[in-house]
Amino acid sequence: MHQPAITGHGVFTPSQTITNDELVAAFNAYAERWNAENAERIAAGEVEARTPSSAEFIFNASGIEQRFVMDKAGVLDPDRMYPALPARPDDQPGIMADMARDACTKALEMAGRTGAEIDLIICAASNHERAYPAVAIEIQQLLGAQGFAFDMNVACSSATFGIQAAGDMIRSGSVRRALVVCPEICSAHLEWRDRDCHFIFGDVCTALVLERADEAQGARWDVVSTRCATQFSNNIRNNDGFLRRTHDQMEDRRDMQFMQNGRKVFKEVLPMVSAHILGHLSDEGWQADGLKRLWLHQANKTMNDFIGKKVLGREPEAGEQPNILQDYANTSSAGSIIAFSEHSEDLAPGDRGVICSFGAGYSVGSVLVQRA
Ligand code: CO8
Repeated sequence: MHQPAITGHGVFTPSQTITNDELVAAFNAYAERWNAENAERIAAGEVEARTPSSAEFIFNASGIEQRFVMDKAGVLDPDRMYPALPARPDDQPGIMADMARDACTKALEMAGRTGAEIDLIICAASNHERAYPAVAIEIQQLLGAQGFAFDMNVACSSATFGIQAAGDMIRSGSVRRALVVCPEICSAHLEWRDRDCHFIFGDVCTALVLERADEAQGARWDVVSTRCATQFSNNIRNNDGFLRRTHDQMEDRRDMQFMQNGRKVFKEVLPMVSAHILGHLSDEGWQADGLKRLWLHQANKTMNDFIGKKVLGREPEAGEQPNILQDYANTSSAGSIIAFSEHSEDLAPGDRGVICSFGAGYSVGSVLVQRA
């Protein structure tokens, strides 16, 4: 058996940002127009008027201050309210593969590796731009990688489930060196016209290099243990898919984008995640007070504060549980990996931490890592 380790990480960050104020101004312009166009139906009680959004609410409820997006103009156009990402010809790299190439190149550089030394690519994300061929195989070609590649989707937990899959293959010897890459274009499956959720998501791509610890070229994080868990819930759901046209309802139904019952998610996922991490630590003989860092999924600041307190048994100290959601918003599977990427290089050999994701499914994944 081989010890798997993380030896490189990289983040592709889109060049365009949307602040809460910009987002709210666009939403309110849309709502005002919609209300004017539907004044008679609203007066007749047939439909409810759209209520304005508020930047103050967004910050207080989530901790989010801005998000990066692949196309700002389309999202902020009150006549459109979704990104404009023109289709690319089949002989050009797809947009997800392009984002992945950037993040993977950074991760490979850090690991001191070339694409040709990789023999597994997992493209782990909450949506993929097409059904087939796998985006991962396109990334494999762009990087000149060997071996094989596949896509997987476990929504917000895709990265940690991908780390478990890659780690286990390295452990068993079926692959030598892997990339787990998470291109997330959340802006394309978010309903920007829904005040309850229009502020939640942003776009990004993360990549991790995993390889045999004894082959690492530089600093490394040993992947000591991984644990994944799922439990079915309809509280976060997106019904879009290949059966769409067979339903004979081609209109843009609300459930063809991200839907959630945020309050229920909050209440049900919190205890699940805390128990999951504590159980994982205990089974591996790790003490919570021996952890230097928690890199949690980045959905909501209050949620992370709660989980940190529950796991550590006290208020987390500054820097122990870094958040990046104020800058990136929720980037689905990429969130905990951005936090890891931005806040791990200062730790010393022997230091321990937990990467943890959670979200739709429900799904929870935890990765116990130790700096070597
Ligand atoms: N502006 C002003 N007021 C608002 C707004 C707004 N934008 N939105 C809601 N309100 C109002 C509501 O109408 C409500 O008013 P009232 O009390 O009068 O009814 C009040 O504010 C409170 O509303 P909520 O109860 O909805 O607000 P919460 O305090 O619960 O906060 C959150 C909402 C922030 C969404 C919170 O519930 C939360 O963070 N929940 C957890 C969500 C979560 O973690 N989800 C995980 C989803 S991610 C995932 O799994 C990946 C899916 C795949 C990616 C999809 C990409 C698109």
